[in-house]
Amino acid sequence: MASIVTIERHILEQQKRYPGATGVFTQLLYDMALAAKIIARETTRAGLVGILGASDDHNVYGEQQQKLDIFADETIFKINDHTGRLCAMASEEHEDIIQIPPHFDTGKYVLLYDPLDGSSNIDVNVSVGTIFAIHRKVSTSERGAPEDILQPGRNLAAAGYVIYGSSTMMVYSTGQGVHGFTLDPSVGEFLLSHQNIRIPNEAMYYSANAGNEKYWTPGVRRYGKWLQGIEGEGRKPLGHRYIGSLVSDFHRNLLRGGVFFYPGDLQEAGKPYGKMRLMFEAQAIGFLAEQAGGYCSDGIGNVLDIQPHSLHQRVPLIVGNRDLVEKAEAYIREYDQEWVEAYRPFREGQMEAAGND
Ligand code: AHM
Ligand code: MG
Repeated sequence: MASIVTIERHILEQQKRYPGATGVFTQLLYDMALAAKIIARETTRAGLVGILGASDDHNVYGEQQQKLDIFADETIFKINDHTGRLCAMASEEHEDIIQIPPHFDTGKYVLLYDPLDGSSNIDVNVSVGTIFAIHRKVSTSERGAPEDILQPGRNLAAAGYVIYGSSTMMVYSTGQGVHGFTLDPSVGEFLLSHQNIRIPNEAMYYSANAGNEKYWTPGVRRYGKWLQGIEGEGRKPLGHRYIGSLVSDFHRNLLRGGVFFYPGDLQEAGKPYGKMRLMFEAQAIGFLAEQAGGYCSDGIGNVLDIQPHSLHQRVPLIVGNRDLVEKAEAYIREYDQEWVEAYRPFREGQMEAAGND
């Protein structure tokens, strides 16, 4: 029988590699695993307990929020608010930084999370996910300052996601490779199932919302055709698979090889930045991709090198096998100068999205 490695044991063993580590960080990751188990309990029972349906609340993007979003958001907050490990949190579901309640101690990390990504998929029983990222506090402010949150992805101490799919899996990295754990619901433990995940060199899939092709810029359209083996040197076509749930799409491509892209476009004046959120989605996904030997770009350069300017900043996202992502950058450089010029001020913070759109 192969040895059974729980997520706790794995995190502890990784921690031993850091002399002087206090264990705070280990506990923080373990708390995320606990939150994941509680959220998984609800997502798997969602159809049974009548928890489905849109609530009256709207999140800061004006999209309709599902009840499970709120549940997931509160679960992650409640598990982390009193531990003394965090100085602040930020969630895709909240407009501002979430303060640690004044009666609790604070700590030296910040947690950013998208509690239930892809939530429009919930009521049709399609996989959704939680995405999280952990930065080290850099300010001297006890309860966190904007600079603690608005750090480039390059500085991440850890990131990961949970996928609530046919099984529940937690995948994380602390900068020492990417490791995946599958929840055994009968014992309530995440067990190591995918050690040191590397994106296969041979890619199988490309993933994009093809319904948007009409709005894609010329370079991105050519890139799509290149992935299909139509444009350029006539590569072997990749299969097309798209779930519309970032965690699931990324996870599949991580294990099978491929590229996911959600580009920016010029469809609407003043909104060239695409859909994904830098702080809650792109940074974590980019960190994991790089740790697995892949690459994540916004079409101009590495997403991890973007200096964030606002909590809900959006970025185009192209992620997967490095050669496939670099090819997208090359097409964009060659054919999409107009778009690059429209997007760059948003990337660099001279312009910000109007409102929270
Ligand atoms: P959400 O954060 O509102 O759930 O939206 C993010 C989701 C991603 O999971 C997914 O990749 C994308 O939206 C799909 O968008 P679209 O439906 O436009 O293809
Ligand atoms: Mg999301």
